[in-house]
Amino acid sequence: MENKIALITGATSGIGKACALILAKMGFDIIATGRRQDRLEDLGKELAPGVRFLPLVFDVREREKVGQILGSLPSDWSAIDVLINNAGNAHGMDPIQTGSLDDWDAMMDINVKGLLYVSKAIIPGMTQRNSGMIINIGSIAGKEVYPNGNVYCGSKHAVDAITKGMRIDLNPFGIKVIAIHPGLVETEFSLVRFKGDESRAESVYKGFVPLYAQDIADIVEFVVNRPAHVVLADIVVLPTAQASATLVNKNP
Ligand code: NDP
Ligand code: 8X3
Repeated sequence: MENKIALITGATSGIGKACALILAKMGFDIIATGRRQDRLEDLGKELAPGVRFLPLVFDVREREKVGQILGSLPSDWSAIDVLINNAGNAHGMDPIQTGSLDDWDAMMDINVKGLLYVSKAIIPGMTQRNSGMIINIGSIAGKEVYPNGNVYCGSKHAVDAITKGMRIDLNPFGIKVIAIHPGLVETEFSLVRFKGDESRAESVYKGFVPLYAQDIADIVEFVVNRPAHVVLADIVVLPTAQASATLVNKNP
């Protein structure tokens, strides 16, 4: 993958960080984004010497800034081959009748509109070059709905639909569009969802072996390595102990 460029959003932790590391090992030049500059600097230090690395600090919700930063990349960084739309999170887990508007805004603005803002900036280069790959990180929450998951599930169902729409519209340009929908992956996801409540977050992954960020990165490596005529369009990946969004075989 010499001289190929991958842009990964939300590369400061979890799935995005693991994807950045594996793509760098595969030989990609890496553009990594997120809000936490210190984390992006740490990622840069973890990369092997010689890996070309461009950290970009922005909030995917900031429409003008996203367009401005991604629309003015240096010329040797602008031809992006692989875009991983990964930045996202759940905020809160409340029934619809008591959910918070701020949480709902965060999930729709980051998971859905943020993905669109980034895609809007990157897709024109891909259509001009008639090549590229977009990997959207969806969720089992984009395939099923579970109690108190209402708006998060809505945001990930939107990612599922937008991915399908992208695949149809970008088909004439030879651009591969892929969705990876994980079940329970142990990352900072639950810490964010439960607003820093560590014991509640840890309890999500207790009593079974969850997925790890590396498992998703391994799938990304496999997907990216397929020959030109093959696209793994829609992938659901669960821990073996998980049968559905809500059915997990804990403490068997
Ligand atoms: P983490 O919380 O570990 O990582 C989330 C990443 O998203 C961070 O790098 C964070 O960076 C970035 N991010 C969040 N909000 C913003 C924002 N407003 N602007 C820019 N970047 C942002 O969680 P995961 O790695 O688990 O989550 C990654 C993706 O995987 C998400 O889309 C999530 O919905 C999805 N997913 C996760 C599952 C799980 O069980 N963990 C299962 C299925 C899907 P920073 O805070 O520095 O901005
Ligand atoms: C994250 C997985 O099950 O918490 O998307 O919705 S779940």
